[in-house]
Amino acid sequence: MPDAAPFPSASSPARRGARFHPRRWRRVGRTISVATILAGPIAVALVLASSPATAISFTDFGANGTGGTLNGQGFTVGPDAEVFELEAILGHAGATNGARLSSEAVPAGLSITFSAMLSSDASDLTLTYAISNASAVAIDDVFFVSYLDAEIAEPINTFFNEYATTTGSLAPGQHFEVDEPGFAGVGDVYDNAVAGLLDDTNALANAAAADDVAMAIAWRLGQLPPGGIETIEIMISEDRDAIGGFAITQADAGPHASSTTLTFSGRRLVTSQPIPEPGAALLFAAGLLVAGFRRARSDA
Ligand SMILES: [Ca+2]
Ligand SMILES: [Ca+2]
Ligand SMILES: [Ca+2]
Ligand SMILES: [Ca+2]
Repeated sequence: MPDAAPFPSASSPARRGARFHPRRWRRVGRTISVATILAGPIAVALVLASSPATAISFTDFGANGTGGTLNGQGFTVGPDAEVFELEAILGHAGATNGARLSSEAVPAGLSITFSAMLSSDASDLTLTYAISNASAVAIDDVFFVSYLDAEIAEPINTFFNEYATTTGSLAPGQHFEVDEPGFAGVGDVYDNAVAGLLDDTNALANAAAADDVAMAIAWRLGQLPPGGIETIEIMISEDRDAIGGFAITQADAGPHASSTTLTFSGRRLVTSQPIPEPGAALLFAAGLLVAGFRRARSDA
């Protein structure tokens, strides 16, 4: 078994395959050989020589907006990133786990429509998930999770030399997580995504912590009334564009690192509960302070 020393990751191919999961059988056995590692500089030279076009490209998504090679889809980002798994998870208070829409039925009472739109320069892909309550009764604590496991320059430098950084702040009801997906037995982002309970932490936040990056963004949507619709937009960008106030960018690290990045973000288009303007709240607080000050002076 080759030593993984050229890469900063704590993972090794042996650890990678240690956790067998029937859903992920294709991935078990994807080991990195010495020849692959030695081929790095040669492959880099070949990539540079052919200078492929920079763009996002994909074959058809699943009906409910799932994809990646695990789900039989071709989906590439930039010259050398590939999506291994794109999952959409939809759940509500009545179930322990959400439904993984690549393979499981939409929860009873709910329905979903999906569309994908690529920007004119093919650098930003917007995925739109419209979730509606098609039943006659309210459905409590509806949640939606978008889960993305992509790899950058895997043939050159593996899938576990990667890290992620976050920018901005989460919206009300929004959550995120970055972690190893669970193959190496150290990360819990996949399990947390299925449960709809992301831990709002980035476990792979710098090159020293590099591993197999998987990212998830979730919204707790609250109660969906009969006929109610919630629309979530997800953006996957190769040039760091984002939607909403929060984004995660995945990058490659270490020897032979690719410059390709993949930025993952999203927003909730319809909120049934408008939130108060922060400006109005601040003015109100300032007014209270002034009133209190005047009262203190008149008491003195
Ligand atoms: Ca762009
Ligand atoms: Ca990589
Ligand atoms: Ca975690
Ligand atoms: Ca990954």
